[in-house]
Amino acid sequence: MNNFEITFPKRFLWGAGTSAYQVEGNNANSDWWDWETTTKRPEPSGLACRHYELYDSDFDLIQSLHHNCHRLSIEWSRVEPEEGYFSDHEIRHYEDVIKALKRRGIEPVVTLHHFTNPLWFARLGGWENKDARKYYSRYVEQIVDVLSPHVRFWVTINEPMVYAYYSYLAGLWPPQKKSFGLAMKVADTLALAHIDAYGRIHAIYKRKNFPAPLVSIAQNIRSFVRKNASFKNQAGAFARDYLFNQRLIKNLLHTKSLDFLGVNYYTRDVVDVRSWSPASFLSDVHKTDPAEIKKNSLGWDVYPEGLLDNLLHLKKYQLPIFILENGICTHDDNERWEFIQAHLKCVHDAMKKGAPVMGYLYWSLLDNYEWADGYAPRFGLVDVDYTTFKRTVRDSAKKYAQVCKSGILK
Ligand code: IFM
Repeated sequence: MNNFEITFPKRFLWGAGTSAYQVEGNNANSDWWDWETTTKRPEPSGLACRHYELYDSDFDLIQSLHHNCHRLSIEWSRVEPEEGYFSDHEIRHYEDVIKALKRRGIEPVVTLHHFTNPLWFARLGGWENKDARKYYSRYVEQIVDVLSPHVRFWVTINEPMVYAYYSYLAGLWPPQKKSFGLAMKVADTLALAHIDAYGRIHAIYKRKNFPAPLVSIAQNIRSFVRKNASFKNQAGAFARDYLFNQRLIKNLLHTKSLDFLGVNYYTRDVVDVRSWSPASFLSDVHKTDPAEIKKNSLGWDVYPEGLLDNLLHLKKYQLPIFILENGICTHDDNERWEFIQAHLKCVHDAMKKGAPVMGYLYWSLLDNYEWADGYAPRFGLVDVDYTTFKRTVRDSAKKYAQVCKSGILK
């Protein structure tokens, strides 16, 4: 029995998120699809959750779960399968998807880039190409022009630093490069692409005389705690927090291109710097033991306090904060509910201390394709059977639904 009951504001946004490539299926014109095929991934994305066809019944589900908001993404490689050719059919598909949410009174939050690129773009060098921003902006304008009557919240780019890290530094995602310089260059190009898109999105709404939209990025914020207070660890934690969490936000604030702070939060790293070599300084961690701290099924530490710390830190920017992702992959659904409860409690604590949080979206609505880790991790509020595509609402989803409905967490 818990001995607390906390109440969130009436207009708080509640819901969950997905991304196109992770749930739609058959995104055959994307760089990820090509990579899965050519590198013979043991578990390619294939049909994913068949959400492309099943979105209407999936939206019935989220309505029944009392979500008043839903985050999804547009798959650029569907909309522009060949350079300069925009598929009217696919753009209308996404318009139908958004309208299906609106009909149910659910506020859409639309992400324009969530890790995947059209294959033609990747073949031109992707985000290393000097014209990358130009290509991305052209796509953004096409989409925003059609969806602007229905959409208030835009997320230009999901987790730019994660993308730069996995694809250009760790070499684990396409195009599998391993260069610190390149990773920083791509991160900066993504920032510039956001700034460009921000201006264009606002210009479209202005031209059409629509109320101004709210545009941001989804920044993955990681907690960096020190194994001990040695000077190396203090410096290492500071540098990682600056490079991974703060630098991009500061740059975008400087250019006044954020209407709110989109935050994705999952876990922490325990910084344990063993030498001053750049690699060591930026990546040495103490590997925690499951006896020390709860972990998700991918081995990430569950650390709700980190969300509280970071929200309090972000408060100084005086922008509304929107938690666009927070979730756990686990085979134990009780753990999922405990995770949601603990993190929501931290969100509420942060709000009491002045952090202007306006919404919380659990990641993810459905079990889905967890990138290079395939289908094993189960992040969903809703279980997906990958053979029959049957959806089963988990207990955690039902408990979360009560919070969404009442605004009260017990
Ligand atoms: O599944 C991903 C998502 O695509 C981006 N944020 C983190 C999630 C869990 O790894």
